[in-house]
Amino acid sequence: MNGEKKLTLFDERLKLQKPQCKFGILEICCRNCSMGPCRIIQTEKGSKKGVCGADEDTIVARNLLRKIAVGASAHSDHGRAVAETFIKVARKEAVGYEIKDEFKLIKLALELGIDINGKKIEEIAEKVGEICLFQFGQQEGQLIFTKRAPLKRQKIWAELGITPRGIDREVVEALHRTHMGTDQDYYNLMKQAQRCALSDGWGGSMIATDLQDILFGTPEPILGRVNFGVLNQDYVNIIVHGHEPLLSEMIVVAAEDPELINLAKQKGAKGINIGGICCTANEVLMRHGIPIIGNFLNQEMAITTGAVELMVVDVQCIMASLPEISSCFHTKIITTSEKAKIPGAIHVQFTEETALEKAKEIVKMAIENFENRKKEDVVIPETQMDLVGGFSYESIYYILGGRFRASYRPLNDNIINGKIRGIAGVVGCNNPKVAHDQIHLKLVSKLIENDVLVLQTGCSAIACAKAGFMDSVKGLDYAGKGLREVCEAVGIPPVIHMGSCVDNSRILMAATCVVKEGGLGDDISELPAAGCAPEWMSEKALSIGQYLVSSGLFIVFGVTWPTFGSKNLTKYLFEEIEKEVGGKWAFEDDPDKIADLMLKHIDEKRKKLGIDKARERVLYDMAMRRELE
Ligand code: NFS
Ligand code: SF4
Repeated sequence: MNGEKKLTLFDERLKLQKPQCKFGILEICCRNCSMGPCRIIQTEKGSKKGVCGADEDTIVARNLLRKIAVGASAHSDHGRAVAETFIKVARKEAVGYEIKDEFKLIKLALELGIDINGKKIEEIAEKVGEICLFQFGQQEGQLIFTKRAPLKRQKIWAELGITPRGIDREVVEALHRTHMGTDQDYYNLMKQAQRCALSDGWGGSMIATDLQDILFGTPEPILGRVNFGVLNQDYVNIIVHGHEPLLSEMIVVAAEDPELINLAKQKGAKGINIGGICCTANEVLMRHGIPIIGNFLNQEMAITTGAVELMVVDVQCIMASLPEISSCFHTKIITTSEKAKIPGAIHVQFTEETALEKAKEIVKMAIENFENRKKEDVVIPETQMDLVGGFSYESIYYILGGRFRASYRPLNDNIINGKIRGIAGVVGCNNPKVAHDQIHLKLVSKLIENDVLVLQTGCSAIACAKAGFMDSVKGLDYAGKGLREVCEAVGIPPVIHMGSCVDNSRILMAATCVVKEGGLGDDISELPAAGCAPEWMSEKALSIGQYLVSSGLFIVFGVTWPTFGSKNLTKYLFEEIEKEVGGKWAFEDDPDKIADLMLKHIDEKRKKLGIDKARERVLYDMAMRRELE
């Protein structure tokens, strides 16, 4: 390290921000027009209205809707990029990419009503890509993938008038409604928030997941490793960070190029080692078993190991601090998206037409940087952990039912008989306001100990992988007896890695599959299931949370909650919304209490389904058995 420069990492920068603005925390400030900025001052004499007359309900709801629109945009613009690439691949305009999962392509084509008779794979793919791309600009009707939801759910959306029409349309309308002097009714604003979020979950994100699976392969269980120990002292270390696998997939291909491997050897390295951070890590783990270095709050620390030749990033969740930190080391930071540049980074513009060529160029830059590594500065923590990743909702069919009678039946049966108490989705980010990963770990360990099968995505999945919950042997030690028995029988860990944050669409589909399998009600809202993002920070998390709530689920958020400045809106989201959509929000920051809230919800749903007694019997049997033993 260059001794002169003082490095600040996220925790020190957070300290320097304190005390953080209370108006901001409560979301009771508005900067939507230049009569402001306005604040609602909650003291006797303070101002209760903005200059235009907007009160705290309007201001807080508008702020929330804007955040949800941004989150939905991030996922959906990712989905659009995948659809555009997909079409170019079908037209053979994108070098290096190919259609990997023809079976899923055909299945999707049939679902979209495409006549596949006598058509070549490329022709079918082009049509599929075009229909998906059209979803973004569609003006009327309903997004095509919302038809995948249980019928009862579609009816609820239709009656409330929140069925999403076109993805871009919902985002634009969200922004329009939050313009000064437009929609000022918090309830009405939340309707648009729901429609906008649904256009993410059942639209942009689902398109991203499905088309990525067809292009790069639908994940199947795969072994991987996680934590800083996967960086290798003797190799050229390249980190892929960000979100869209369009880039990272090509870096993976380039790193296997014999010429480049030879070049690395000529430079004194044993080879090329790739590791991932954030959702890109999840994408390349799910499909290639590429090791994960860490999650969101590990990104700066990864550079400080001094062992990273190059970090290549695309979009979202990339800290602006990376170039400055890397300037104390030899690490090169490469941005690749026209949409995301960072001062101080080197920009290599990535396009589908030249993807492989650019990927090779980037890998070569890393190799050539190997000799600049200061060996005496390298500190690689040894910690690493094994994990099983790669669970798509399709692969769950096969794992549970076997190749020849693929089905969710065994899962439903084990929920009904009480060995599995329920299902939890634990997802989302890290937030430096709480101890890194700790809330995820405490929450998930309590859930699995209580026989709840945990489905995961995003940075939360990486947190739990680091702790060993996804190791199919070690993970079982944390599980309750009923859950353990089922996991052992099918050979899965009690915590299931379903991918990146856009892959929360896989959780929607898994929940839908459970409903359609039968025996657990007719809608997602009837399932003994709940979700949580205990360390969230991103606007994407709010969009995800809202589409899960609007799909019928109970969702708990930790760290902070963005509507406490409005009693009415908070009451609506925490209570009243449940009567309309069957799902609702809650806030709780203590992991023990979050687990209790989720378990209580799961047990209430079991009771309503009339399967609470079954579980009591299982527990009673176990207690009796233990006594006999
Ligand atoms: Ni999700 Fe992925 Fe992580 Fe949060 Fe960011 S990487 S899209 S937003 S921080 S889980
Ligand atoms: Fe103030 Fe209203 Fe303008 Fe917001 S829209 S800044 S509350 S005047």
